[in-house]
Amino acid sequence: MRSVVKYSAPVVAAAMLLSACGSRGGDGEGAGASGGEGGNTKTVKIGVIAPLSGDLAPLGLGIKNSVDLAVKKANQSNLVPGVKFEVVAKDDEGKTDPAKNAATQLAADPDVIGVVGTLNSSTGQVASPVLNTAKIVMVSPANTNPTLTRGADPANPKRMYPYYFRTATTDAVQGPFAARYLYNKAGKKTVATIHDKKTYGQGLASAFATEFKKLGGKVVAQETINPDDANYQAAVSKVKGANPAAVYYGGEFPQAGPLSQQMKAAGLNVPLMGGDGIYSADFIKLAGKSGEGDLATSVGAPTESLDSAKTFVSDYNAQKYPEPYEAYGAYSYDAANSIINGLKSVWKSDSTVANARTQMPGAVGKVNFDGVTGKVAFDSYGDTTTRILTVYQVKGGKWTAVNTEEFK
Ligand code: ABU
Repeated sequence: MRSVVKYSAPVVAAAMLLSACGSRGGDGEGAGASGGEGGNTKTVKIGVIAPLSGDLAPLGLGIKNSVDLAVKKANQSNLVPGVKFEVVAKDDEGKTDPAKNAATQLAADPDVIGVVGTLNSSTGQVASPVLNTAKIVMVSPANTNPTLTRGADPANPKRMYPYYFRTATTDAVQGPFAARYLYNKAGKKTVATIHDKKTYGQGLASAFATEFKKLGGKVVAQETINPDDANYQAAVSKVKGANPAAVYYGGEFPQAGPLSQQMKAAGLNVPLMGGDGIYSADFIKLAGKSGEGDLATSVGAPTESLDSAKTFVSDYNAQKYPEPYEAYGAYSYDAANSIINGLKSVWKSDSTVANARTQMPGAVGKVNFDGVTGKVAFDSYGDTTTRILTVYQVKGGKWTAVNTEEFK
């Protein structure tokens, strides 16, 4: 039975007045939620493109949650007067076709001002031109292949897309950083490389090998695997025959974990080292006991060790997201804040998303703030100005930081 409630005329009038105020002032987050000069509150969207399903989802969900947190904090503090931010997350499954579709969908949404993503360099390669054409800034917390910002020829760098930025340092730094650690600090003078033939894995293995040889080390075997396979015995047996002191793997944890396990089972008892793509708790789950002693580099200093990250960590935990922030959470939070701070510097009471979009490359290019990961700023290619990395080693079933340094 429908209940019918009758209201007196003064109550109806008061309700109408409140409703009218609500449509201007947004969701009641304070008087300042309306535009600086009394304008309406505009909902502005920040897109996320990341693997939210599939084997890379642990990293992608950490990215999505961290952007969600940055947006919640910006809305709570009314960081951009007149703007209420909203997150629109798209699942790219870590694959290029879904990433291109996700970018195309976000490009068609007139309220999207910027996108945080992607995780993979290969997906970044297909999403960045779509968003660039739509004049939407993209800030990746995780793409590390150097070509995304500087093109294919490192000797003649050329900025690829003015709307593309990243908070993660590149493999032009990460590869050599790993080589120096392995050769100088771990004392490994021979190595075999294996990669997964993807943009990130191939580029990283190559950057590593170039520096390792420059230091005087010997690359005794170079093999590849197919990331869709589960059995890597062919590569393992060739590498074993070359008798390396370590294996450097260019690729990601879903393959690196089983590869480590299969190496050790075949009697190739040397450490496997990889880049940020294997720095995940899921690598250890997949490798099992075989992963003990394996190594990974990742961008920046360990989040938990940074004073600048304390509030991020406690706020993230307070939100009770079901997934941890993982390797790129802090970088995603800073990426979202690059977009938010960029917009803050250009947004006026009469702004529209369409006209703000065109101002964003200049605005994001000039951001300079103390983020969770340290100073957040970009060079003329859209790369982060920070070159700090960490080497982690699996000790007692956990990734443990063993060396954090600025790469010079
Ligand atoms: N940077 C590690 C994993 C993502 C990528 O660059 O492909």
